[in-house]
Amino acid sequence: RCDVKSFLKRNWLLIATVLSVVLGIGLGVLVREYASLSNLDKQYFGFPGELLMRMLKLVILPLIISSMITGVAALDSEVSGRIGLRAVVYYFSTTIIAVVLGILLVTTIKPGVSQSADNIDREGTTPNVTTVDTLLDLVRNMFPENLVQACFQQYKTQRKEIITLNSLTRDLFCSHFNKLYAKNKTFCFCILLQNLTKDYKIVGAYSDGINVLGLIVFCVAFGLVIGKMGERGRILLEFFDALNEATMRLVQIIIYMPVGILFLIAAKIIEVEDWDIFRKMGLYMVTVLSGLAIHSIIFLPLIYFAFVRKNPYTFALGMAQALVTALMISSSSATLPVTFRCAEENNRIDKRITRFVLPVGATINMDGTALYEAVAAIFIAQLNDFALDVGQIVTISITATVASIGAAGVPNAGLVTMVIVLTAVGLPASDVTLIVAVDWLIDRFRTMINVLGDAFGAGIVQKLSKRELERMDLTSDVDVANP
Ligand code: DAS
Repeated sequence: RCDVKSFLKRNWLLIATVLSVVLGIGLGVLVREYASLSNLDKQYFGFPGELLMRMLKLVILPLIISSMITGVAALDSEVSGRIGLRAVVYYFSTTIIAVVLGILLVTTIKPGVSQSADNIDREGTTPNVTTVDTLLDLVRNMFPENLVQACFQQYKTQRKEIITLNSLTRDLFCSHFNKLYAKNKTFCFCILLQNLTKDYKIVGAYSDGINVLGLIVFCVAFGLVIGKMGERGRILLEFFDALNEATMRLVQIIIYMPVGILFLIAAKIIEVEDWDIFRKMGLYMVTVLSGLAIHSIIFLPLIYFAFVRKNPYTFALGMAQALVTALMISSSSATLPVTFRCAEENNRIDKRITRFVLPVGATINMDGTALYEAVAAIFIAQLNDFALDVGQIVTISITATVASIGAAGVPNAGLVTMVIVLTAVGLPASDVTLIVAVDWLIDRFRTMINVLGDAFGAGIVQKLSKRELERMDLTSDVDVANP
């Protein structure tokens, strides 16, 4: 009896969150069937869910800054270098495994071949895509120096042409996009960004991506500097440690999560217009989701067990709250506060590891996204009866890996970086619209796998860094990272 009580006490939030998902789906179906909400009503209806997203996003910056700086400063540069290297090797190897798995599945199942023409009718001619000589040209072409300014500039002048996702019809967008693409890559890339998001959360993907990556580099450098400043550095270190502790206490806001998720999922159920697209895109979704399932249920646990020699599924269970959060909000960055709590409190990972590894992982380690981009690119090639040779498949592997590193941990980021992968092999970037309609669902699952991969990475890096941590425990007088 007391076991059940203690179990409920420990897991009430997870149980309430899972219940809110079920209730949210039910509420969404009921409102969709029996209430006719205007667009404005739908926005208000989804507001409690938007509130949760904004609460979590508010915590991201102080959390990344304080955890990275204290994480790096608490280790000496040699140790942090070794830990960083282990983390990066883990990130790359699991991302490559995910990409290879995705390519094997999509070339075996061939979802794009079996979709008959009437299923995915292809109005609008695809543009004569100019191939680029090197990936660098591609990146230079697709990333004008001032993307955000260019987008806001276009937004002001092109307001009438902005097609929001709600009213987006694929053929209209395709012909619209093809015209633009022929005219000016930079311009069309901005329009693509604008059309794929209602409120620039996608553009945020890049500014977040650049900002978060830039911020992490700054925090590592700053942490290394104050780690060498002796007594004066310690004062700063204790400030950032207190900031981290205060921020982690602020994460108590996640007790609001069940309410937020209830409305987040209900609003999404109400918003989706075309459910038939799931039948049409069924095989494509099965390919992506089975790849994500194999990677998360077999490969990642195997790698974790190989290094840590503990039950990987118990570890994954400890991360359940973070995984459900990622599944619901489609953002690794916004899930980061919950990932920290689960890794430190449930899986007892040392703070000197989580503070250093989790923020970097949430930004550059995206196994789910990499697998998805490889599958989606080859799916689109199949739809275009485009026979990819080995060189192009290798190019897709490399660009899917690079694009997943470049994608920030925000909703739909992987969809936008898809353009890099498609253009690298000469596929029509406009075909990204074929997969937009189902991306809101697939994004949730690939975000969940991204977070799971980060968590396993922290567990493995901790195991590999055991000796260094023990040595530091013996020598350090004030243990800043684990008060
Ligand atoms: N939603 C992204 C994330 O937060 C993943 C993606 O868009 O591919 O990890």
